[in-house]
Amino acid sequence: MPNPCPAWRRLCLAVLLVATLLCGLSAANDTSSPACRCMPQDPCWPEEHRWAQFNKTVHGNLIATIPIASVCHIDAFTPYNQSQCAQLQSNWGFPETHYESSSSIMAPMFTNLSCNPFSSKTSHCTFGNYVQYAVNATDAAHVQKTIRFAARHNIRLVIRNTGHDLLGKSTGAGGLAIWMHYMKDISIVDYDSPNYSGKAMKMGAGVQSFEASDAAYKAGLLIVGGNCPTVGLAGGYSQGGGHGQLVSHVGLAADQVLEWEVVLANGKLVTGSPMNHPDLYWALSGGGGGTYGVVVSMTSKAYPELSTASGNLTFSDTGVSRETFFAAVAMFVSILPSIGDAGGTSIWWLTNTTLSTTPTTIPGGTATLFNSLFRPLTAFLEENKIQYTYYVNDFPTYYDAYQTMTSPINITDQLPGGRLIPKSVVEQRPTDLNTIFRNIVESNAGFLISGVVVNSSRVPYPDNSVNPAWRDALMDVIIGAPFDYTGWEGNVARQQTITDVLMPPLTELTPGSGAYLNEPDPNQRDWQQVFYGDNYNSLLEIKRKYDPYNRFYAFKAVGSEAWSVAENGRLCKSESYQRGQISQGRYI
Ligand SMILES: Cc1cc2nc3c(=O)[nH]c(=O)nc-3n(C[C@H](O)[C@H](O)[C@H](O)COP(=O)(O)OP(=O)(O)OC[C@H]3O[C@@H](n4cnc5c(N)ncnc54)[C@H](O)[C@@H]3O)c2cc1C
Ligand SMILES: *[C@@H]1O[C@H](CO)[C@@H](O)[C@H](O)[C@H]1NC(C)=O
Ligand SMILES: *[C@@H]1O[C@H](CO)[C@@H](O)[C@H](O)[C@H]1NC(C)=O
Ligand SMILES: *[C@@H]1O[C@H](CO)[C@@H](O)[C@H](O)[C@H]1NC(C)=O
Ligand SMILES: *[C@@H]1O[C@H](CO)[C@@H](O)[C@H](O)[C@H]1NC(C)=O
Ligand SMILES: *[C@@H]1O[C@H](CO)[C@@H](O)[C@H](O)[C@H]1NC(C)=O
Ligand SMILES: *[C@@H]1O[C@H](CO)[C@@H](O)[C@H](O)[C@H]1NC(C)=O
Ligand SMILES: *[C@@H]1O[C@H](CO)[C@@H](O)[C@H](O)[C@H]1NC(C)=O
Ligand SMILES: *[C@@H]1O[C@H](CO)[C@@H](O)[C@H](O)[C@H]1NC(C)=O
Ligand SMILES: *[C@@H]1O[C@H](CO)[C@@H](O)[C@H](O)[C@H]1NC(C)=O
Ligand SMILES: CC(=O)N[C@H]1CO[C@H](CO)[C@@H](O)[C@@H]1O
Repeated sequence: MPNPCPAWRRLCLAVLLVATLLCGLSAANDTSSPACRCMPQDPCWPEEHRWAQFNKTVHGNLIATIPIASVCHIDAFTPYNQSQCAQLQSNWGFPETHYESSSSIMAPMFTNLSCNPFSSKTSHCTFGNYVQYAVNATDAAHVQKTIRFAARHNIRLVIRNTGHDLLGKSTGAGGLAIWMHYMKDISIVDYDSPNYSGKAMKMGAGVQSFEASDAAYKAGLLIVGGNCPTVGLAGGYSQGGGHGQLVSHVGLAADQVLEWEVVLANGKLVTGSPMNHPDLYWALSGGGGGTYGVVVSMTSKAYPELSTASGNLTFSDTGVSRETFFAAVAMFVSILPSIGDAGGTSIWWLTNTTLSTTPTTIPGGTATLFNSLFRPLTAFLEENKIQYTYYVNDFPTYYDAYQTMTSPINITDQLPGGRLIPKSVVEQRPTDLNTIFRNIVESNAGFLISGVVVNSSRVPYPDNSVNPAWRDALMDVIIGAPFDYTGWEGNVARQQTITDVLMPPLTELTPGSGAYLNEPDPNQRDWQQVFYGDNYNSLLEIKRKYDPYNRFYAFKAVGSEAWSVAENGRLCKSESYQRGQISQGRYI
């Protein structure tokens, strides 16, 4: 491990010591307003017997973290085991490797590679950014007790569901996690309220997209879920907006929510709906996970099943000039508005040699309609003798289409950047847009773009806190750069390339738009405006009302500017806060 205190060693050690003392003392002297959250080596960190007592109050559900890659290291938490390590390495890309763990996360940059399954067995394996403990919560009382324990001992609290979050919001150094994964109840209900009467699904906080859609299908219904079948529906996915292949048909996942059951920072279990705590309901429906309270269940609209057209198309630059290949890419981009208008969605990716839509789906549509929307592209491919594969089918149900056409999705072990592209830009600035796309995929080896085409304003949507940029957007464009498990500096450099070189042209082409807070550049500047749009100030007010003591922190979540994370992972109130420069002064 690199020495954190190099040349100016003494000064550095002194600073560390003072910081530790300050934190320890202020915590001991004034537990209501310590400057930092306690870390395991601090005097303020609870002793073993306190953890044991706490464990009893949560019915033995307290789990001490053992980083899953410990089996790949000697002198780690568990004995080195070559066969277990080899197995872990070959399963690392599967989401279940991480969401079945109480501590692992999928965004590799946020693991700090502190227990890296691909490094030498003699390299270190430490907690790093992983939480110290997790409570395997199975009811609201576990959530309440965990919030209380973390508050009493000034411990960083983390809400963790599947660990998909691309900003590492479901982990944190020195953290105690409330792990929601096993809250799996599902029921189909006949919902009746002034705003909606009809079928709905009530689901526990741990229900994943595939579980909700299986249950809906058995009842002849549909529920909005991810392209990725394993995201947590009531967690960061719906709370952050939530896109998927039904969005142009019925709206974003956040638009479907009828009510949230939430444990607040003060321990109260409340319901947020248009009638009850409407501000909380508004904030949770799009304003980002891990911020306002701990959701224990979500009730969302369900719709009747319907026949669906779905297909895929792939072509590459084999045997054609670069210009011809990118002209075909431009032709593909030009048909996307008509797909969104027709209630369809398109998932696509582009490398420097290949474009593929896997899949494009039109719920309620037919293969005939699908073919007519793709005809300008297929005709162009034929004319220019570009080889392509094309498949389209009429499926009896959306469920069948999804099961057949969506291949299993791995963790995103790529460095991301993201931008919402307005429909008007696709229609009016196609040349500029396609030039930017080409520059991105040709900029560096292995850089790619993936696009999610949805029309989230095709049907009426409720007043919620989804970033307004979504409503004008035709697609969420995500840049992906290769992540290297063996070269940290290269990763930092590639992420910086995304931030400094590749994102600015996209941003300049789309003034006033934003980014999807669940799929952004982690370095995004002005993130309050870019992720939350003009809703930011209202969201911040609601955050302060429901979490006045700032129990819930997540990276680039609403209100997180009150905190900063030190190099060693310690979470401290930001200097501007400590100097009283953050307005309203409601944080304690
Ligand atoms: C491989 C992959 C595929 C993806 N596919 C899609 C997709 O198709 N569509 C899409 O819209 N997005 C997609 N995403 C992004 C996804 O929506 C986000 O990662 C989202 O944060 C996942 O939410 P989660 O609860 O499952 O994950 P977590 O990482 O467990 O949690 C995410 C955030 O929500 C908070 N949170 C979780 N549970 C709760 C709760 N009960 N109460 C309060 N806060 C909570 C956490 O604190 C954290 O801040 C994908 C991401 C990956 C890595
Ligand atoms: C909590 O208690 C259970 C049951 O006694 C035990 O299995 C588990 O190891 C304990 N957790 C910790 C962190 O000690
Ligand atoms: C390593 O793990 C395998 C599979 O779990 C097990 O069979 C084996 O006994 C372990 N080896 C050692 C040395 O512990
Ligand atoms: C997905 O992850 C698995 C397990 O790590 C890996 O074997 C496979 O190659 C990955 N697939 C893709 C398409 O990256
Ligand atoms: C991350 O890694 C760097 C370099 O090894 C180290 O200095 C730092 O303390 C680590 N941070 C955490 C939270 O583990
Ligand atoms: C978490 O709790 C669930 C439900 O009680 C149980 O099935 C599961 O094994 C527990 N997981 C861990 C890692 O303790
Ligand atoms: C959504 O579809 C409607 C037509 O149904 C169209 O008028 C509108 O421009 C589309 N919006 C976006 C953002 O694609
Ligand atoms: C397109 O879908 C068909 C049917 O599911 C499948 O057999 C084929 O492999 C897919 N093609 C691509 C390139 O994904
Ligand atoms: C495409 O990328 C690969 C590596 O990912 C590289 O070898 C190749 O030269 C690139 N081709 C072009 C035309 O840029
Ligand atoms: C609920 O219905 C009322 C009255 O029609 C309307 O004003 C309000 O916007 C609706 N709220 C939501 C979230 O749909
Ligand atoms: C109650 C308590 O822990 N008081 C401590 C407050 O800080 C001073 C040093 O500034 C200590 O000496 C006290 O023990």
